[in-house]
Amino acid sequence: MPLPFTISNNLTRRMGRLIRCIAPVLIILGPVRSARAFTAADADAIFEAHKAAFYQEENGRAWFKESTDGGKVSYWMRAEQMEMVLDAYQRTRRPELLEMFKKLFRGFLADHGRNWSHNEFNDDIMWMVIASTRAYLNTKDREYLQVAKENFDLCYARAISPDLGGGLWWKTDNRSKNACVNGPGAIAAFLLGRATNDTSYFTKSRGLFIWERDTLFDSNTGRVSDAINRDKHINRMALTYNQGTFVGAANLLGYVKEARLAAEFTKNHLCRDGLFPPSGEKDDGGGFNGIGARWIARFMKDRKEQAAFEPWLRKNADAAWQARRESDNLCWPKWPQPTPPGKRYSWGCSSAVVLLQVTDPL
Ligand code: 7K2
Repeated sequence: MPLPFTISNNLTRRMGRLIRCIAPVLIILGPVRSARAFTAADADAIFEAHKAAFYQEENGRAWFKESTDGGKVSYWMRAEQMEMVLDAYQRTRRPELLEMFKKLFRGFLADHGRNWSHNEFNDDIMWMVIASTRAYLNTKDREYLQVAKENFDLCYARAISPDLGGGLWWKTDNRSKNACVNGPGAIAAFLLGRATNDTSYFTKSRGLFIWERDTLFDSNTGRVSDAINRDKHINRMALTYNQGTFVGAANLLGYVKEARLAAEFTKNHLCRDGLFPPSGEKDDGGGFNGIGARWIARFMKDRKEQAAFEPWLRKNADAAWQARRESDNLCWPKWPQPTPPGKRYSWGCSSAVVLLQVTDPL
């Protein structure tokens, strides 16, 4: 069998030459992490990394540190990292994650009370209502539902108004109506409808969604504008979290066309090379992409839209996992740029964690 032998011999020699050629380049570049698709074990690992770096508990009450240096993360970022724990639970069904949520819930009430009306931000309340109602739907623990319902009701009552055609005011100063309260408000109401079978919540949910669609959504492009103020000025800034909650509400209520368009806008217009926009890690923006990914992934799975969105979500999950730092597996919200050493923020590191929980590996 002379022929195959010759071929393999030639091949070996050529490979040898190739390796000699590129070896110096590899040495200069240093150790390069082999790019492989993320796995379920990686999704576990990034969640555990976040927990190890930021989760704190004392006497059955828990919270997330603000950063690797300490502190306590603020209201809505805390609520959203509690949603991150539910994302991990919904992926793995591990009961200890519900225990973790319970302690976080107790910690939240210990710091902010059972009645959240002292918070002037209606959006903050809606995020925590979503977290609490999701917890109820996963556990049937009525305490979550009671707190969620009470706070939704008080927030809705103070924030809804006919000005500007309807919708919720963002804050108690009633100066603007923003996507960041109306999308979450529509989701919160829908989930409460599911939890209570009280159809008035579905009516509220639909009302908020229709108002947001007719006021802030561009039905030609899929853009969700950030807010409209009292003088009817629209801030057209589009952000991944507003796109996400719009997609989430549209999907739950059955507005599939609108959901798809807003998801496509996120993928095609807010991403560069298919990667979510990098954000600051300390301020509000750090967790926007996690929220966007959560609701778009949910829509994709519910409506079997994997062909359009799964390669994109996986590309981001792979890039985020590759961009983690070796020392503690944290990933900042600027993938594919590698996560640098030093102080990191829990909120900024949560987007990558959520992304890996809500995206199914190959
Ligand atoms: O202006 C709003 C919103 O429309 C915009 O999308 C984001 C951009 O900023 C605010 S919402 C963020 C607030 C949430 N509640 C607590 C506040 O501390 C926080 O600024 O970032």
